Amino acid sequence: MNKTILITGATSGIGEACARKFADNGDKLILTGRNAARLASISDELKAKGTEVITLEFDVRNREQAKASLDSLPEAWQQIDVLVNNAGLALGLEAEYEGDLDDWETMIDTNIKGLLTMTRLVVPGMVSRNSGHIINVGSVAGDAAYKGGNVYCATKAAVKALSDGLRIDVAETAIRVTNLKPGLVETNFSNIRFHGDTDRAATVYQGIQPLTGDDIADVAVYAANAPAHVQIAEVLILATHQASGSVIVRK
Ligand code: 8X3
Repeated sequence: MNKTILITGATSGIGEACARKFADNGDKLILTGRNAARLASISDELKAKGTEVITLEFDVRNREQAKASLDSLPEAWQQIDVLVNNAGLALGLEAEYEGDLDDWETMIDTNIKGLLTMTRLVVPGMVSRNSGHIINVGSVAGDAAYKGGNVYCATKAAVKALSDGLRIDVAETAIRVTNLKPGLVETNFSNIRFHGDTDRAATVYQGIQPLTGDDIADVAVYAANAPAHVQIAEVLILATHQASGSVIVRK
């Protein structure tokens, strides 16, 4: 209750669901993203329900923008209790020898370097206060590669390594680090992966009931509100008829 939660990529999908669930939990929100109109509409909606919200429009790939945005926070908002490193995306499902280099660069810059930038900017304050929680949105894709997943899977394996590394580095503090690893979640994820091919995106969720952003946000809120001595280090959340990144039973 009454924590300050910073969520990157809060304008859609799991990030937006986290915004609503943490708002329901009574927390204060710093919502970040690239889409100013979406940030404004989500913020207006949550403020109307009594949640305190600040929005910051920036791209996690832009270090200077990220730093300037965080520096612009009013004093009362500088103490971030929970950083939800959610901003991320998949682009393409081509074989590794045929993939698009620009797609690869976007995924690496967002999913790995953007997460690192936010961690580097926010965690020092947590260390100096000896308090805080970083929730990284990883993926089942980080556990093992699947066909065509190559670079995306590599970025999520990096999120796993960076979460584990950070957990080691802050082990002497009261800071907690959680790596959430969702499986099939129906959001705009596949639409973005297939560059707006909605028909192809729909096939990803055919014949199986996928997870929703809310299912993942529930776990994030649970982890953030677990007793102080409990560190939810890693959670793999799959659809019931999914057993791994590549084993999906469709009916
Ligand atoms: C999203 C899950 O299985 O589509 O990270 O890669 S999957």
